[in-house]
Amino acid sequence: MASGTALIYDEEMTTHKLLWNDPICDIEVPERLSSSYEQLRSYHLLERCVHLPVREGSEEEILLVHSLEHLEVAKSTQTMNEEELKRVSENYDAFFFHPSTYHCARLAVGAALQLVDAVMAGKVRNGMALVRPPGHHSQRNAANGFCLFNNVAIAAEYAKLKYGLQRILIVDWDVHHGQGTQYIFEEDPSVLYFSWHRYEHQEFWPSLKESDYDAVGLGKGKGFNINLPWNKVGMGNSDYLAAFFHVLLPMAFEFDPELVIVSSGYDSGIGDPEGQMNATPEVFAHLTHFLMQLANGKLCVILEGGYHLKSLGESVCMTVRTLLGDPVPQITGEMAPCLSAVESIQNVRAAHKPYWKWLAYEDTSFLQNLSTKSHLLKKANSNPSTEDASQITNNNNTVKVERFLELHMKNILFPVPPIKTATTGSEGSEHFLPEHVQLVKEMDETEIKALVSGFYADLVKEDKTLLSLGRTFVILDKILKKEVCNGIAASPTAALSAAVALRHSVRFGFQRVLCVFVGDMQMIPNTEDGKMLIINICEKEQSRKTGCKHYISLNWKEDAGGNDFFSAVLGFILPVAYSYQPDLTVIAVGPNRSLGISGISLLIALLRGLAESRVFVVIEDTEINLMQSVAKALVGASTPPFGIYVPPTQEKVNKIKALRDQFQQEWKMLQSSVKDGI
Ligand code: Q9C
Ligand code: ZN
Repeated sequence: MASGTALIYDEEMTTHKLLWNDPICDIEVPERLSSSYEQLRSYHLLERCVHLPVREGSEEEILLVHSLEHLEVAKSTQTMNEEELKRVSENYDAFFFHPSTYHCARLAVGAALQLVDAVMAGKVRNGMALVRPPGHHSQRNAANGFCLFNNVAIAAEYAKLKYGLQRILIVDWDVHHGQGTQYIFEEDPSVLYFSWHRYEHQEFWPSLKESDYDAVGLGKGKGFNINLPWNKVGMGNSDYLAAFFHVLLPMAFEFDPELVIVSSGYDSGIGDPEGQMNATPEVFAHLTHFLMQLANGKLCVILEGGYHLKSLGESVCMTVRTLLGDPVPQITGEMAPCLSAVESIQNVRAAHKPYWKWLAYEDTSFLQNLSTKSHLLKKANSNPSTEDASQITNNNNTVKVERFLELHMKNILFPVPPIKTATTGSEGSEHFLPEHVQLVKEMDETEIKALVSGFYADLVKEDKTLLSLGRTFVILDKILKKEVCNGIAASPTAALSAAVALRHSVRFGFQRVLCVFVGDMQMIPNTEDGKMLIINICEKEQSRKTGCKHYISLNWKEDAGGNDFFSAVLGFILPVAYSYQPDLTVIAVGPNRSLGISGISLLIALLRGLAESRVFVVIEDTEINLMQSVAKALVGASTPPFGIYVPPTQEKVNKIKALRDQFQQEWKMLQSSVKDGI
């Protein structure tokens, strides 16, 4: 399993710059690169990356995507004077040439290819390339929107050719539609292209009909082009997360890519003059974390846009930190997508229903009324990511955003111990546990007795269960005191240990503890004060306590050999968990679990995105194989193997749908359609 994160940067790419006055192009400045790099230095992230040199992409490589004519025109600009440069530039929509542009663009291509090579050869697990000029607007025969060569598209073609890849996912989180990338792959089923973009019913640049949700690809490529248009400005963290939960991630898991490439524009972040969105830098940590669960972690992030220097720099840092495996910072703001976002999400799901198994049972019968209703949606975004953030962008004041970000980043940048996992281990466990896992000595009996007799005596009646609680306490304590990030305890009585752990963490001062209990839960704690949210995944119907928003019973039995649990995780558990915003996650695997090891690993890997990655896992101690997989998921060392894709049955889809309907008023990140909303 490859480890390490590559970073590719070369100052040379700052020599491409605008030589004349042009208010459209003057935001694409060299400082975008240099100041992001300095920001990485100031967070001490540079020294933790593997630095790779750039190279020029060869002509042959550029011709994988572009026409010879386009290449020749670009080449010819190297020796032009300013006047000539200006004249060639005017042939394109929003592009400028400098004598060094051709060289820089070849370096940008080469940097992307170096990154693909390093990841595919297993030299590193993942990485980021900081490049200029960007690429995603560039087309076979044209420069466009600050882009000369399509770096990401060339990288994907190169990966197909050199490594024989059959499935590549491109995620374009830049705020503009990468129409260039769409044109290049629209008939190609081996490249799944996802883009969200500011659209405003076709009013926003590049104002194309084919940027709408109904452009799903052509010919054999039908279903492999996903456009999620934002019809309002002011989209924030919860809108982006909802797009991942309800559109991108289920498709991506079904597609099962061998490599993921990100067209990583940060003009979708707060403060950007182009995007006018509200998403704060930490959202990019979450997006990155989700994508790291695909393609066995093979993730290449390549810079596109991003024009607010401070916002850009912070967002780049969030991305790189996450690639390095650091804990994921807590997301801020109210967790509820706005109506306009939900409408877009619903539309793209409906458009893709014919092409994706997981959408097969999507109910779209109510959609015909939508167009008549959509005028109702034309009001200002009612759910900005944070109140402060929305006020600031409304004033449209770059300096204010800078000050906001400075404060904001102080609040969310906790001092991080790079992920540490604690376990007491069971016999021989030191041989199979991954790196970064420290073994912890158990508490002695008198200590535990002292603890238990005070507050947990009602739970713990038998003396012989005391010993097993020692493990629970000692690990949990390290998490609560932030000595380690997460931990595992093996226990002969996992259910009891979980109950004690929940009460202990609330007593310690945690305000919201999320508990996902897999198996038969023997005692269900009182959740009325809202300090715990319990999701019990079990085979048997739990009749009691229904209607309580803090205790949810999810009856789920994974099909043998299959792996359909991801649909419940993405469609229900994650949205509920993100709505709740826990400060600690407890995962307990008790007796009679109805999930396989890969399902549990997936759950843990994804829940690591919450509570600053603070996760406490208790496992019934007979499950040694499971312990090993869980330990790997906790340190982020490997992503779970998913096996053959099994779509959920109609019965299971209905189950999720029913639960979603039941809880979406309380847990708003569940919303993926507006039929009940208007
Ligand atoms: N009225 C990238 O972010 N705006 N490119 C043109 C014309 C061009 C953005 C406005 C924006 C290009 C990579
Ligand atoms: Zn952009």
